[in-house]
Amino acid sequence: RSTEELLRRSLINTEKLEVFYQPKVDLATSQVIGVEALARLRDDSGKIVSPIEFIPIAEETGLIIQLGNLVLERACQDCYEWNQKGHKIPVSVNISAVQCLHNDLVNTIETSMQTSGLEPALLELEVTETAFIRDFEDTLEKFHQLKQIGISISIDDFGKGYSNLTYLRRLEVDKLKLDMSYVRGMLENPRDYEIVKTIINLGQSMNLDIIAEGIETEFHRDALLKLGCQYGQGYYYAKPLPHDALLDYLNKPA
Ligand code: G
Ligand code: G
Ligand code: MN
Ligand code: NA
Repeated sequence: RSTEELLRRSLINTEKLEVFYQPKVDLATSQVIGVEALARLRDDSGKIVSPIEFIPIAEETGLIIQLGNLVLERACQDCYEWNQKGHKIPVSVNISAVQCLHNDLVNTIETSMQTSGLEPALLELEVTETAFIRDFEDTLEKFHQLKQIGISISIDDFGKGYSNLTYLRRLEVDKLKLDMSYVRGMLENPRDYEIVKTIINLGQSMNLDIIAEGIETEFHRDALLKLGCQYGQGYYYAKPLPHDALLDYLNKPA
């Protein structure tokens, strides 16, 4: 398959892999509070290939381990750079279940911290529930080790999968990322609205930050703010941006 080919080549010829960054903001002030690293591949014609296409293939083929390491290294270096430039904001990196369950996860992360010089407090991992479903005890132990290093952890796409409150009782996580399907539905569908409200209240009572994904309009922002949601990201604020465009965005006043 051509995507697999491209993926393999990008691991050798690493400039074909690009990491874009989407700002995360404080909804009340629009101030940037962090960025999410999102991988992109560039094909031979220069066109961007979406992770929706290559991440599943990377997972099936096991290439996600190398790809994930590259994204992690790049994100740590870039975050170190903008922190040096006065933008004191953390970077979040998506970690697929395959990576999360891999024996080397904690070592790999420690190595990236050392190589980049980035302080652990500036790295956040986004993990979906798939990892906990596959091996809860293993995830529990790894999260514990990562927390001890000082890294924060978010549950990505919260509410979309098999959200189970047992996970929240035991896993050491800091944030829930409210899945964008609820944000999209909350203004039209009363059930979605109630679920959003419930997740925000759950976060507040468990001392977990809630960050809403997929905010596309001021109406979504206003509704979320009214329910007490503090953070968000989405096209209303900014799309995922290449490194230089992100720096421009950070240099612009909120
Ligand atoms: O960036 P975009 O919205 O197109 O991402 C589509 C999907 O690909 C999202 O679910 C996102 O989490 C995932 N994704 C993007 N970059 C990475 C990455 O570096 N690692 C993993 N595991 N998933 C990623
Ligand atoms: O699964 P994860 O949350 O990591 O996915 C992030 C994906 O969502 C990325 O592919 C990103 O490009 C996309 N995304 C970010 N903001 C918006 C938005 O406001 N609307 C839509 N439709 N997609 C978004
Ligand atoms: Mn994510
Ligand atoms: Na994700």
